[in-house]
Amino acid sequence: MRDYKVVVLGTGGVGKSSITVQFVQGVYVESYDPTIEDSYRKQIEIDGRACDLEILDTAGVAQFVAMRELYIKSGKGFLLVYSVTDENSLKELLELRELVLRIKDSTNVPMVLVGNKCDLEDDRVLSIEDGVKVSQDWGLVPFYETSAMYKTNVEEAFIDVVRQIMRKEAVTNAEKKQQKELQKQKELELKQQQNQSQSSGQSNDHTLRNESDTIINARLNQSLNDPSKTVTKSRCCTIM
Ligand SMILES: Nc1nc2c(ncn2[C@@H]2O[C@H](COP(=O)(O)OP(=O)(O)O)[C@@H](O)[C@H]2O)c(=O)[nH]1
Ligand SMILES: [Mg+2]
Repeated sequence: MRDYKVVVLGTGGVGKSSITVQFVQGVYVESYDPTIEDSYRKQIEIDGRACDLEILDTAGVAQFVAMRELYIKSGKGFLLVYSVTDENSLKELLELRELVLRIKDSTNVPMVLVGNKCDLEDDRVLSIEDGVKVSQDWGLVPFYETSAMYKTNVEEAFIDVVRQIMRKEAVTNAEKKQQKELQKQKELELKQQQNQSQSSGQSNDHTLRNESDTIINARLNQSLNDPSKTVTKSRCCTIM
């Protein structure tokens, strides 16, 4: 079974714990200790594949910056959560996304943008369009408005990020396979080149031997014609 580590990020009070607990346990917890940072496991089947999800519900306490770097490093996918009732929470996500991209040293990181508390229509200060705009600015990062209270789009958001991780892994594996095949082909070509140069080296030997044969035969003929020369054919053959 594949392991998928998903990290839930966002400023305090946007509903990270509520979303996570709703997804993992199927319950809505009215009040959750805002300082608690916890990880949960959930097994689900996505597109016929069994997945073991590890979900880290972060608490975003400022003094744990070093820890934040660690879990961003180890996270495979990210839920970036703001609340539609808090304008500032969306602004803070811009910085969080920058941080994720910087730490992952990539612009291709599986993530979804989540606008939570969409059930609170009267308190809403951010429209769907505001979320869509940010998603477009981020290169069409999938965007969901959710309600942890009513379980709206909660599963969809998590499944989306896991699918992105799966797709990225599939691409990476295909690239690795392609690189391996290229390497194999290169090695084969190198071997063939070596074999070729070896066999052409052997034919050079033949040429040399043929040349020296000719010289010796010429000398032999010379000595046969000149009785003063004592070189005999048998002697020449021994030299060879
Ligand atoms: N109406 C409504 N309230 C929510 C929703 N999600 C969270 N809350 C409330 O918002 C407050 C903060 O939620 P919490 O999950 O602790 O936020 P966190 O600090 O991001 O983990 C709690 O009182 C929750 O009950 C939601 O979807 N709708
Ligand atoms: Mg929390």
